[in-house]
Amino acid sequence: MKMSFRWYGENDPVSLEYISQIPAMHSVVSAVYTVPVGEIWPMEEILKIKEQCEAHGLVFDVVESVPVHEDIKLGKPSRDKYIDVYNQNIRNLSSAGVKVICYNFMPVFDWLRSDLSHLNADGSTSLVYRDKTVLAMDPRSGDLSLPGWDSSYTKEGLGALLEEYKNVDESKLWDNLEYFLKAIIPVCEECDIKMAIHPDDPPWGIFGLPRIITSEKNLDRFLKLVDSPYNGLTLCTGSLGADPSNDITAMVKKYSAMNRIPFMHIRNIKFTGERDFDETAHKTEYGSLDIYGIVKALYETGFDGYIRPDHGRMIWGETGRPGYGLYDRALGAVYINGLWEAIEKDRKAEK
Ligand code: DNO
Repeated sequence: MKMSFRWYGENDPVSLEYISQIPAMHSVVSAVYTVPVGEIWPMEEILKIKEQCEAHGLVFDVVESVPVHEDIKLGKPSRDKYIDVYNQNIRNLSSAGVKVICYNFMPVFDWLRSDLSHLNADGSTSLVYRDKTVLAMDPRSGDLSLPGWDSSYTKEGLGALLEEYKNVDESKLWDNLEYFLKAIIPVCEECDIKMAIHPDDPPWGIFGLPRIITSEKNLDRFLKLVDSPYNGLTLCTGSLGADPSNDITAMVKKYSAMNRIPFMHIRNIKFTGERDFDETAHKTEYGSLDIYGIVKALYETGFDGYIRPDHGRMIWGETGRPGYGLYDRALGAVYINGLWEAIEKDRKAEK
């Protein structure tokens, strides 16, 4: 297992120096943020991140994300051009030593929350999701809490895009995903880069847009589209876990044993109602997911991929990018490392 931490580049208030001070930190998860979706990432930008990380004793070997152009998700004729660019980005990243690329296939919006700084009783703040609040919003209004959505769409552009998706139902989206994978996985095999699809967050369709990376049944289907270890998952416990019918511990055990999880996002959430949840501290007792069970499942299946502590609360007065402060994520990393050591020592003592 290699512990990793997301870094948003030079504008991230969390510096690489601070990241390097987190005990047992190995890898940096980052991306080139200056290039619009669908364009080639310049080699010098990629190498700059690599050198910045190395200067702090860290390795830049995971990218999150290389975004997929909407034309690929929509299956438009122009997709081939964007797929060529995607393949060039895979080659460039591989030549800089990147081993895993995280991406998602969610139409238009990335992850969604109803509130990015919900005040908890102890004075910390968390990201929370209330389905009714989100559905009451007009996606065209710009009121949505879209922490992950870095888009240059105008209101009109967004309206037109939503209109185009009226022709894309789940089954079309599956076809378009298959087309994309069949074109990129051979390049990944050549370059030794593992693709790791991020599940949809939340894992259900929203605003009439289809979402398909949502459940065990659909993950099984996804892995069969191209049955290669290079076609893998970012198993995000909090995203899939938002649907209580997903048994996260069992899913981790199953897909890790199949060697199809290059990248784990570990965080806890607490259900507060149907399709409502709060993001909590990582420790099992605070949420609805069994973080101990998840780490144990990884250990027992010989997991040797990357783990990153996913979102944290904002604590100790920290301000910055919601979910991506230093303190609570660092506590998450240390907690996961503690679980890992305890499980490992137990198992070795039993032998
Ligand atoms: C949220 C993140 C997502 C993720 C993308 C992957 O914190 O996990 O925004 O980076 O969905 O493409």
